[in-house]
Parts: sequence; structure tokens; C-alpha cells
Amino acid sequence: PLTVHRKDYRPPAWLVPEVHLTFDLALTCTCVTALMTVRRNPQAAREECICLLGDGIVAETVMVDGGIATGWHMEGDDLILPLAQDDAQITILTRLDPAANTQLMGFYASQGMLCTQCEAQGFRRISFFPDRPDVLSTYTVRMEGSAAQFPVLLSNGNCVQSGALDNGRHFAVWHDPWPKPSYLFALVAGRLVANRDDFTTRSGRKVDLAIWVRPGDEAGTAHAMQSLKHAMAWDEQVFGREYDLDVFNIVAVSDFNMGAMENKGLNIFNTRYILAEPDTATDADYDAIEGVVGHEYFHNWSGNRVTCRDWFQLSLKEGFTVLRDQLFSAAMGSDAVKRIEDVRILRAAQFPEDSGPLAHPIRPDSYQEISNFYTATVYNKGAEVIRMMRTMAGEDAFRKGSDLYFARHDGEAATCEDFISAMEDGAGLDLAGFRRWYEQSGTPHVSMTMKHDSSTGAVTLTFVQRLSASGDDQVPRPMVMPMKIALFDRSDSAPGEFRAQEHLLILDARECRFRFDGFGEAPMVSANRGFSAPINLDIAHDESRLQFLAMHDDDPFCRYEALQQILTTEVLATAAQGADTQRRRAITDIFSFTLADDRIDDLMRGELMTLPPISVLIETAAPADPVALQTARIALQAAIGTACADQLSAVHTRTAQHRYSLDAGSRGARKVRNHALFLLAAADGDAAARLAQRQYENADNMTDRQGALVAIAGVQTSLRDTLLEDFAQRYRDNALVIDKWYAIQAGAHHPHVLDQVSKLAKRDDFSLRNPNRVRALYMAMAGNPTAFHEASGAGYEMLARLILALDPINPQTAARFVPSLGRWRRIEPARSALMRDALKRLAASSYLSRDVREQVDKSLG
Ligand code: BAL
Ligand code: ZN
Repeated sequence: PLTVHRKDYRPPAWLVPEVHLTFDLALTCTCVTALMTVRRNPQAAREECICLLGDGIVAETVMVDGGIATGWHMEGDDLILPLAQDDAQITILTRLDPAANTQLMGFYASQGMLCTQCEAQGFRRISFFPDRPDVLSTYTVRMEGSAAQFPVLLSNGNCVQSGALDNGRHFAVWHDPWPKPSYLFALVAGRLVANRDDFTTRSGRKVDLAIWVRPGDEAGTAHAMQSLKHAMAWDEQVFGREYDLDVFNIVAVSDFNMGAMENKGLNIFNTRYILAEPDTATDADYDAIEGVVGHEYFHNWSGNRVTCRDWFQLSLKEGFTVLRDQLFSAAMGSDAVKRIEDVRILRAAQFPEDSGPLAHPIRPDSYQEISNFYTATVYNKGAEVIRMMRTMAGEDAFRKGSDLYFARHDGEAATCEDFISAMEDGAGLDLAGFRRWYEQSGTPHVSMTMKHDSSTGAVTLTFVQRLSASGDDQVPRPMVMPMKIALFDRSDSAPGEFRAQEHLLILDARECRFRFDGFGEAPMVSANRGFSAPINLDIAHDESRLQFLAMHDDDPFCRYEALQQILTTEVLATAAQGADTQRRRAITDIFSFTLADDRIDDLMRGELMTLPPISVLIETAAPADPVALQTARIALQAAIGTACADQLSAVHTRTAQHRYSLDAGSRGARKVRNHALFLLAAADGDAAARLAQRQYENADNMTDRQGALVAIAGVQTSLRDTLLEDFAQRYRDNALVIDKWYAIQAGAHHPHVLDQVSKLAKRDDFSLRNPNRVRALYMAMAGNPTAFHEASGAGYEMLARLILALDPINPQTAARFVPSLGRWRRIEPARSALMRDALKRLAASSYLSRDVREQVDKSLG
């Protein structure tokens, strides 16, 4: 397969200032006429032909300036058309079968409606086009079709004309005045209903808002609408960004590869990030909706008004927009808890990617299939890198940098380098050494040691980076990073009150040393506060320091982190040589202290009741026995559940009194109630099963009901089947909730879990054509050590079979499952060999898509 390299970028030979598209809509045969005004690019080398990219489409007619074109030919999927002149009007007619488009890229049908997904390279599945993000055009789109079948016709921008036609047909014309790349084109046609509202921007523009869903789903759109309005106001206040069209439409679609898509003025969403009602959506679902609605809206500036020059720059829009959505969610809820959640995701998803065969810099240097680079590295590490700039600059200077970036590059296709330069000029930062974060993959390792001189009261902190070379750069250079620290002087603190001044240190050399004076006793160091740098920080082992910080650190992230480190050490020790009685006692003391600590709210308390995710444990233990780690993790939960049983039961009872609402107190109550139940269930399955049953039956919301079902799904009891069956019946008409039902069973710690996954895959309501359902079942299985790492290798085989079956249907989604097998280097030798065998069998398959091929080859390599 062809590898595309960042260094090979050339400006486009031809520009396309204007596009007129006409869609004659039908489910199995839609006719597309594309009229493009093309112009030679004076900035590029002259080319005698224009290359119009295609993917699996056929040109029925090709015209130039009104006459039938001759002399064009196909090169693979692409149409090569000779053009002697500097300007031309090209017309191309293609015919599409959206009902047969199972890849869900380009133009496809979903439950009777028609919709598009063009990022990254889907437009070329609709029409032949210079389908690259640095070709910006204004679009006018005319749609016509059956008024009964497609009563709603939407595209980007504003609707400028609509009306009835003969034979029960109708039409609409939409015009988007903002030049955009083809990946932001969108069209939706179908039987949809809208939740409508409006928003007035700070300069007085009234924007009509609509969230379009299938009839019957309207009630589930209120939270998404509220999130949208909050996002619009927040972006004005915090980033000075205002909306720029008179309408903003969102459409929810059931069959969707991604979470959502930021098409200009017409965002298309996976239903799971729009629909929420108390009975069907958990608090986490509500949070995710707020975050994703914000994310897509924020792209209107960071992505649409300023777009990417090429796909190597993906993190320019994604990293920045993830940071923007993280800051937005933090502002709407708990800053502390949001930061902890974001770091947990980074560690659970991105750190393993960065230490494995698919590691890449946030700005990759090459790819075979760009869809494979919509990764936690580009998104989440990308956000961390920009967050570090913000930490080093301070909020006000960072805002000046972002204002300069938007002002300089509005209407352009920019690069990561443009962003960095704007930050240097606008925020007054010197980012020369910092650029390395864009060039090098891998999570940096930093170790910190402290020296205390009791005669002078001086404390010296020494940070040493373990350096590695990467890519073309053979000379290891240190990363530059902000390191927030505080030194707690125990002798200086009132009982229960530990506060210390926070210092921002910049690490910019292999070894950095900092001196602080005035400490009679050796202080407790709280380092990397707020996770100011996305690194692995080793601090000389000192459990009493961690135990102190786990109870008293005033930085919520560091308090959580200290406890996670203690818990991780104990799980790893238990898996290797058995529990450490002394550490166990310290842990249960900390839990007991945490459960009674009235300085924190329940949302934070819930974080402190959470054990490290299994993927983090595997990553830390590597080479890991995942099943032993899972068993040890449950054993530690059981020990905590036993030692703190009375307090946990009291928490469960106290929180049952809360009335359902979305406020922090009520959400916090549900969070600690579920965590209390999980710990109690690990300790005494039968007793907790009865508690779970009561919680399930009394639930007036999905957080409580799902929590109870998750708890009971891991217990061997007849109540398990009763509640699972009740859940399936109760929610049989709600696909998103049935997805949860699939995931809970596939993710359960249960001896027959693989058999259950096989049975679930044979159900009538399971389909490889629906990515949400496939992910619900198989991502949960792949994340469950009991299933995936079953000693015979049956879990690996099951995943490999899924990949082969799904690949011809939906390669993009199929490729997403390969990295689970690619983690073989982090797993103990016997299982590691079985994982590699499964990959080898995939590699030997006679048909693999480019998507899966790239991931399999790299995973083996
Ligand atoms: N641009 C693809 C979906 C997203 O990141 O918003
Ligand atoms: Zn995005």
C-alpha cells in the first residue's frame, strides 16, 4: 500500500473557488451533478491535467465549459482531465447507491434517511474532486426528491430556496457563504423532526438552532440543546469566538462511525451523543453529550474557519478543540473531577498507544490510511500539548496567542507550525524546544529526587529526563514541559489544613535542579500538580508520602494520583506475590478517611473510590498477566469492601434519599452510591446482589439502574439473569440502551463471558452494519481481561474473526479493533504469542482493506 509522507506536501495545482452540487435523491440510486469552477493556482507548479480524486465511483458524463470532455482517463480510482486553459467549468455526473454503502463514508442511507460523512476522504466517494483540505470552495447545493420520503432537506449554510415540484417531489437549495474544504460538506434528507430554539450572539445575530431526530426522539434532545447554547455563550466569553451563520443544525443518526462531525452549519451526530432522558441515559452520558456538542460547535472556529493544510496537521484542529471542550466541560461542572477524568482517559487509552507499535507523534510523518490516525494521540495528547502552552503562558497570554492565531489564519488551511508561531508571537512564549512534542512519539519519563539539608533548611529537587531519539532526529533532546509543584511543610500546618504555595517550574534540560529554602523538616512534595505535563513521573519510593498526599493534598488531581499509585502498587504486588497486609491496612484507612471527609464533595469522593483501570495496570505491570491483575484488582476491592462495609452501606443508604436531578449534589450521590455498591459486591456477592436488586427496582434513572446491573453482572446469582432479562424487555425499543445491555454482559467478570458474547452476536438485533452495536459488544469484550485474555487464546481468535467479518462491510470500524491485539508486547509470553498468532492469521488473509492492513502490519512489525 502507498505511504503518504508529510514532507511530500505540495500546494494544489488547481483551486476550486466555487462548487454547485445537484442531488436527485433516492435510496438506491441518487444522481449527483457537480459543477466546479476551477482555476490554476498561481502558487503551485503548472500541471497540464487536473487530478480529480475518486473512490469507487464512475463518471457518467464529464464536461468542460459546457461541452463533452475528451481526453480524460482514469488512474486507479482518480479521474485525470487535461486542461490547457487557466480557468474552466467542469461538470461531472455520478450515480450512487447510498443503501449499499455499508462503509458509512461518503453518501449513505441509515434507517430510511440519507446522510453524508466526508472527513477525512469521503467526498471522493460522492463526486470526483480535489478532495484535500487545502482546497476551499463556496458550496451551493440543490436537493430534490420525494416529499413523502424526504420531507426534510438540509445542507451547509442557509436555505435560500425551496418548493414543491410535480409528482409529489420537492426541492431545496442551500448556500454556504464560507469557503470550506470538501470534508466539511454535508447533506441530510429524511423524515425528521426538530427541537428548535435560538441564540443571539453578542453582536446581535439571531441564530436559529435545530436538533433533528427521528419522530419520537424529540424528548431526548433537551440536554443537547442546552449544551449547545452553553457552548455558544462560553466560546464568546472565553475565546472571543462568535457564530457566523443564521442557522445551526444538528442531525442525529443511528449508524455512524465516529462520535459526531463538525460539518459547517450542519453537524451530524451519532445518536448516542444527542439523545438523553433520565430513564435512558447515565450521568456519564449526559456529560459526554455536553462535551461532544461543545466539541463539534467549537470546531466552527478551530477547524472550519481555520482548517488544516493537510491531514498530518489533524491535531491542529483536534488537539486544540479537545482542549476547548475539556475547558468548557470543566467550566460547566467540576473542574477538579473533569481534570481527573481527562487524565484517566489519557492514561488508559493514549499511554498504551504511545508505548506500542502504533505510536506516532501528535503530528504524524506518514500514513497509509488517514482514518487510522483519529487517535487518542492526535486528539488527547494533542490537547495536553496545547494545555502545556496555556500553563506556561497563563490564561490571559494564551488567549492573546489564540486570538492572533484566529486573526492570522481566518479563512486559511493552516499548519501546526502556524499555531505554534502564533502562540510564540501572541502569548510571548519561546517554543523552540517545545516543538519536539510535535515531532516525537512516546510518553516521556522523568524521575524526581528530593534532598533536604536540615542544617540550612534547603530543599533541592532534581528532575532527570530519560531521553530517546526518534525519526530522523538521532540526537536525543529533552522535552520542554511545565512542572507544577508544592512543598507541604508538615510542622507548619494547622491540623487537617495543608496548604502550600504552588510553583511553576519549567523543565528544559535533561537534568534540572531547583532549590527552595526555609524547611526545618523535609517537606512532602506534591509534583506534576493538575497533571501539568503528560508524562510518567517516577518519584523515589516513599509510601508514607503518598499516604499523606492521598488524604491531604489540596490539588485534587494529586490527591487522586497519590491514591492511584498506592492502589496500583498493591494490585501489582498481589498479582505477583500476594497481598501486603500493611499496605492493605493503609489503603482501607485511606478509604475510611475519604468516605468521612467533609472537605470534598461526592463527585470527588467517587473519583477517590475508583480503582485504577485495568489497561493502566497492564501498562504499568508490563509484561502483564491481565487475568492475574484483574483477579488482584477484584481482591483489593473485596478487601476494601469488607473493611469499610459499614461506612459503604451507610453511604449507600444516605445517597438513596437524594431526588433525581442533574445538579452536582444529586449526581455525586449517584456516583458514590454505585461505587459503594461495586466495593460491597466484590466483598459479599450475595448480600450485594440483594442490595443491587433493590437499587435496580427503585431506580428512577439510568445511572442507578445501570450501576445495579453492572454490579450484579459480576456476581454468580440467579438474580443476575432475572435483572438482565428485565432490562432487555424494559428497553427493547431503545437501541442506545440495548447497546449498554450488550456491553455490560461482554464486560462482566463472569466465567462464561466468551460464550455469552458468542450468543449475543447471534441475536436478531445484532448487526455488523451498526457500529454502535458492534462496538458495544466487542470493545467491551476486548477491554475485559476475563474474556479477551482467556488463557486458551479464544478471546483473541474471536476478535480476529470479528475483524475479518467486519472488514469488507466497514473497514474504518474494523481497523479500530486491531490495536487491542497489537498490545502483545506488553503481555506475558504465553498470551503474547497467541496474540501475535491471531495477528499473523489476519496478515495472511487474502482480503484486507487498506485500513486493517496498515494496522495489522504495524502491529506485527
Ligand atoms: N472531525 C471528526 C470528528 C471530531 O473530532 O469532531
Ligand atoms: Zn474534533
